[in-house]
Amino acid sequence: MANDQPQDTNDAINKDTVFANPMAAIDRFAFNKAVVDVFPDMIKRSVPGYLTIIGMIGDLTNRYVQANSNCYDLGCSLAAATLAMRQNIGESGCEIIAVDNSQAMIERAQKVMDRDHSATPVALVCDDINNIDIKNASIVVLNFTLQFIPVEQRDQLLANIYQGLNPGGVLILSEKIAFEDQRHNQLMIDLYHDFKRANGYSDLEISQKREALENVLIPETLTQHRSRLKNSGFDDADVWFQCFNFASMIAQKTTY
Ligand code: GEK
Repeated sequence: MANDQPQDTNDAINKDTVFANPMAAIDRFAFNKAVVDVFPDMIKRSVPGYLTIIGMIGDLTNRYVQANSNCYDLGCSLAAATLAMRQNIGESGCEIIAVDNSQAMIERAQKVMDRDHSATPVALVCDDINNIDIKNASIVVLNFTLQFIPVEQRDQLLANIYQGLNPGGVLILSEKIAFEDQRHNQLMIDLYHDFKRANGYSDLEISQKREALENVLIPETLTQHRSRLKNSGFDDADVWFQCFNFASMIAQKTTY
């Protein structure tokens, strides 16, 4: 699988130590240069199943891409999902539009794309994904991005995606999730923290990052996601991957 390899092969994969030292004050989490510099290591050690999901985005692209259509990677970070899509598009006349509102992410993503020589053109766009006009789409990827969008903007974004998808097109939506049952919710958080400890994060790193993400990353339950997808028009949507409190859903536009 291409994405098991370091993405940015001219640079070493830097170890994430962003929250390793005690901080007097903890700022809101931001996708700034310090985070971009360690991002491949951070996301791999922080999101259970991340590399599996990236690989499957490639496989799902292979299945669902339509000739002469657009594929969108919304909140693309360093373009891992973009790369997986690009390397699995067998159809002609396609374009990938990869969007992130972090300038530092887009600059680094451009280097990643420059080193890949697959045929499909990629447009890297630095903008808010809420401003993007989705059209003629066969695949839209929101891989751990919707969780950073203010909750009150999520319905409109999903409605835009639905109207921009072609019949037969799919949305792949991966998110950190919450659970209605508080005891189960806590169990999933505890198991997730065990996963982070096993990946070398200290209790201090875990708690400082958790605080930085408070009110920045807002998880919802699968019930809320299913309901939003249904209300946006998707009549076929459900989970295809889950590990602890991380899940990925696939939603297909089956009608005109
Ligand atoms: C991956 N998908 O590796 N508009 C555009 N980008 C945004 C916005 C916004 N309103 N809000 C946040 N972002 C990637 C991983 S990371 C997930 C996605 C994580 C961007 C933000 O700058 C960051 O790059 C990305 O969404 C979220 O498959 O770090 O947990």
